[in-house]
Amino acid sequence: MKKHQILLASLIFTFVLSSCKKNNSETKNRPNIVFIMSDDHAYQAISAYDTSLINTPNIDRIANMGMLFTNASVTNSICAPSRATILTGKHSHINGKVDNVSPFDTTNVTFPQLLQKAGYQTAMFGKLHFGNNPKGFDQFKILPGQGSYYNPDFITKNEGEITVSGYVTDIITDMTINWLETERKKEDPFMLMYLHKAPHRSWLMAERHMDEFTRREFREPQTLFDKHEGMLAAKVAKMNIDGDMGWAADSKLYPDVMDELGLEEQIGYDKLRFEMGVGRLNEAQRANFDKAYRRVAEDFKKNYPNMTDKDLAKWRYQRYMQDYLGTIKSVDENVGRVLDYLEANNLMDNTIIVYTSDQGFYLGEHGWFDKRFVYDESLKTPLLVSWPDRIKAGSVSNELVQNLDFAQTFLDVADVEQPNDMQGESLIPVFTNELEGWNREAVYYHYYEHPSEHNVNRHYAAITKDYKLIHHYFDLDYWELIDRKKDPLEQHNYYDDPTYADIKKELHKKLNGLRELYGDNDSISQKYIDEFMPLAKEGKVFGVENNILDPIVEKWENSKKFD
Ligand code: SGN
Ligand code: CA
Repeated sequence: MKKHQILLASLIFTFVLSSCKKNNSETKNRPNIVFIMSDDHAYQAISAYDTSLINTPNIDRIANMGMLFTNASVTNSICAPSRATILTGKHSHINGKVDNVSPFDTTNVTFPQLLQKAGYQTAMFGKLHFGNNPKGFDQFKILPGQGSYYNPDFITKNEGEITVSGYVTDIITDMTINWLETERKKEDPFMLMYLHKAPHRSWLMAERHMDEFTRREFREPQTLFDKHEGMLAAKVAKMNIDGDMGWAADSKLYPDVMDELGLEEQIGYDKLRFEMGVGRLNEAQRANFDKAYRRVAEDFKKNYPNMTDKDLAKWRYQRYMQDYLGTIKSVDENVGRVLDYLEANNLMDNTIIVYTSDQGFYLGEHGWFDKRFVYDESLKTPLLVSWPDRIKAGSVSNELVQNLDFAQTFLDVADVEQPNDMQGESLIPVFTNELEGWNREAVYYHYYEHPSEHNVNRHYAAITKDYKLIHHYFDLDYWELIDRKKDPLEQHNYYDDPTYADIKKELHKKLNGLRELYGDNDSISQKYIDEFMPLAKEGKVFGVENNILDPIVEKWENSKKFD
């Protein structure tokens, strides 16, 4: 080799080496992503939002280090559809996962797949609820379906199906910390999805919290005895604490106590549900359960003869809150364990940590439990984000952000190209308060799962900071206009009020604009109805009663004839 050739070769070699090095160090600096999500966690039950129900010091740490969102919402307030929107960055009608009934279409491109391809280590622990396994993960251990609170089964990437003894929230956290400590390669960035089952129904808290929480008393919401005047869909919904909540798996009254009170038949007590609820507890766990819940049942037995109907409704609200919030106590403790781990391992500054829920939940507002409706407590979802390198500690954002935005946000964080058919927006400008290009004035919502458990009519809506315009369709068919400022408890429909004529016009324009932007329309809605109804008819939709199902099936079959 001639001298100048040697020089050239060594120059090229040095260049290649230095660019490799650069890539390597860039890879090293890419932020980690820790996505923490619980299932059905109402923002009213996080003390960063509301201190009146429970103290959640660990979840609050995320907002103290970063940003609290007061207007975060979901596009479709139900479990698996929310998760599909999070992973795909697309509305339900585009990714196809419109309800909990049909399985997720795994030909969808998800952000974890893109991050994995870009060199991120990826792992998922906890609840997914898709009916199939997640793609794009180096490691996963997920609960089958809804999963169990005690001694749960897991579907795992490498070990097949396993059963783990203990309490689900603790176990999911052990798996998460174990992965961080022993499986994660310390030199590469990672994206971790840490997904709790709690506080999903039927609520079973950890043994260590049972004594304390079954003795607590909680404040009542203002609308606990809502009559739903003028709100037709709300009126027929079956999610009333007083009426639709179960006495067995929910209130946890023992069969013998109900028998003694002569209540078993009178109120439709389901003995089997009680046994199913506690069925997975081992002897020691059951003994702890009995210590607390026997006391509750004996107290009830003593007081029942003097209780009015209203007392009974109030008692059921208290029982609901004790168990629901009890499960959240362990979520908070366990989130604390993960934050402590990240802190102790110097991972806080260059990690974006998100705490959210798959949707909000009614904690007695409108007299309800569950979600599904576009009214605030289930439309909105908690969102707390810390990223010390980019987000100012203790900040608050009132921007209209959605679960639709996560996929693009994480791709942006990792500096990976965002596919242009994703429908959200990166939230980095919101995090850094550089809002010049951020001009979202309204968000779009569409709920599908009907006829189904809780009897919530199909509806779509446009939501601005001041109003909601809602179209209920199939089976009820009518419009609602909510004035969020004047009527924050959402108990009035102003749609036919002439003083709202201009606002109504404006909102219709907004809604049409959103439907066009996201590509939704009536024929797509009809397609999803036509896919769903045969399943409902065959009894494949869980929890729907025949007196609700049959007339809707009939109507659907008749309406098809006129097509
Ligand atoms: C279960 C619950 C419902 C709940 C759905 C969907 N009933 O069926 O109350 O709405 O899950 O929840 S239960 O009696 O079985 O607890 S979701 O979070 O998966 O969408
Ligand atoms: Ca849920």
